[in-house]
Amino acid sequence: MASRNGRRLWLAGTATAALVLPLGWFWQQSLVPDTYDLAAMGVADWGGGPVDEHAAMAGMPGTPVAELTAPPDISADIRETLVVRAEGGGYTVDGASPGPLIEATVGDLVEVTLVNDNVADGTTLHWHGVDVPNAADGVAGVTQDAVLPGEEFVYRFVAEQAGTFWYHSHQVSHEQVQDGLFGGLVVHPERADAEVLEQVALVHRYDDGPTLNGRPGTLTVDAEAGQGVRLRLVNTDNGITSAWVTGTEFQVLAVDGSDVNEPEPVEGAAVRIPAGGRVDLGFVVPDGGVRVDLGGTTAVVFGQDPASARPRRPDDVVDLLSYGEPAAVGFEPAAPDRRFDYIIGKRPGFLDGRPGLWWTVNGRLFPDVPMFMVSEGDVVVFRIENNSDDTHPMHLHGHHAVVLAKDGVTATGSPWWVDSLEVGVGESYEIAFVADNPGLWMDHCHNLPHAAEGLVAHLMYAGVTSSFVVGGDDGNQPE
Ligand SMILES: [Cu+2]
Repeated sequence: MASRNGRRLWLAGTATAALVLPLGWFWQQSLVPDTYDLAAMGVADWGGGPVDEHAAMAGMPGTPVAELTAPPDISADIRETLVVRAEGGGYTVDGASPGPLIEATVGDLVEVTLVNDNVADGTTLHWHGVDVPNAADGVAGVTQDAVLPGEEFVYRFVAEQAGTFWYHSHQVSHEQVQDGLFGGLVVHPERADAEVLEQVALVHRYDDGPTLNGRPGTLTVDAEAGQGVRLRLVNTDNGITSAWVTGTEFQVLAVDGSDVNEPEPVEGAAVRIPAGGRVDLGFVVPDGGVRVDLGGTTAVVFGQDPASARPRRPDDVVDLLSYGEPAAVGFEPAAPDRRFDYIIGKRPGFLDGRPGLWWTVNGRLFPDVPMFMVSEGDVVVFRIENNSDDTHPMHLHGHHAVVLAKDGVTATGSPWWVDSLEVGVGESYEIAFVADNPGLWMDHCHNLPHAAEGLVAHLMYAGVTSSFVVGGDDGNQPE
C-alpha cells in the first residue's frame, strides 16, 4: 500500500512539475526588467537586406538618438509654450482639452516648450504624423525622458509637409491621451487659398461621451452659399470613426496630412478615419447648407442644417486604394532593399509575468519582438497582416509610407500615403517607404490600450544608438 501511494504521489508530483516548471520558465522569461534599453530587447530583423555588423543593437558606437535634432542655429518661426496639468479628473493643455491649435506654414521651424505643471507620472508631446527629427519625437524612454512636474522640454522641428496633424502625450499614453492630453497641429501650404474657409475638428470620446473640439453635439459654422470649405478631421480616439456628408458632393483632399492626387467628387459614401488618422474634406456650401456627420454621434454643420433628421451612415465607403489618380511617389518600391513582415496575432502566454491572451508580432510576445533594422536610404517594404480577432490602427513614427496593395489587390488610385493605417481582422497590407529619417522609431498599434498590451515594435537605423531607457529614474512608460 505504502509503495503504491508513494508511487501515486510521485506520479502526481512529476505531472505537476511537468506542468508547472515550463510555465514557471515561460513566466520567468517574460519578465521585463524595471529598467531596460529598448535596443537591448527583441531580435534584430534585417529584412533580407545587408547586415551591418557595426550596427547598434545595444552598446555599439554610433549617433545617439538625443543628438538627432533640428539644426540648432536656425531660429524659430513659430514659438509656443504649452502648460500641461492634471485637473478635473483628466488632463489639460493651457487649461483646456483639446489644447490650443498650433498653426505653422510649411518650412517654418516650430519650437514648442512643454511645461509640466503637476502631471505626476510625467509627460511628453509626440507630433503625430510629422516626420520630425528623432530627438523631437516625444516618446518617453525612446527619444527623451518623461518631463516630470516642474520640468520643461523644448521640441524643435521644421514643418516640412503641409497638412493636418496633431500632438499628444507619449508617456502612459493609453491614459493621458484618452483623458485629454492632446491638441491639433495644422501646417499650411506656402500659398493658402484665402477664399477657402478652414475648419479643424478633433473627434474625441472622453469618459463623459463623444465630442468635437471638446464639446458634445453639433458644431455649427457660419457659412454663406458658395463658400469653399476645407474641413480637417482628426481622430484622436482609440477606435476608427467615419465621416459622411449631407447636402452636397465632396472631395477627399488629403489623408494623414498628404494631398490626394486629383480627388474625384464623392456622393453617398462614408470616409473612414482610423485612430490617429486625419482626413481633409473639401466642398462648396450650397444654399441649403452642409452637414458632416462623425460616427453618428457628433456633426459639423456649415450654414443651415440640410438634414431634418440625423442622416444614416451610407453603406458605401470611399476606397482609398482606387480613389484619385496615380502619380509618381519619388522612389521605386518594386525592388526594395529590405522587406519585413509585421504579422499580428494573439496567443496565450505571459506578458511581463501576467498570464493572458496577448498580441503577438511575428508570433512573438513583447518585448521579445522583432527590431526592424534599416540603413539610411533603404527602400523598405512592410507586409502587415492581422491574424488576430480585433482591428489595429498601425502607426509608424517618423515616416510616411505609401500603400502598395491591400489583400493582394494592387493600389490603382492616387498615391495613398499613411501614418495611421487601419488593418482590419483578416486583412493584409503592403506598404513602402524610404528610410530617410535616422533614429529609433516606434511602430505600434494606435489603439493605445493594445499598445500597452504589447502591440509595439520598433524601427532602428544602423549607426544609431539609444540614449534613454524605459523605466529609469523618470519612470518612462511610453505606452
Ligand atoms: Cu490594436
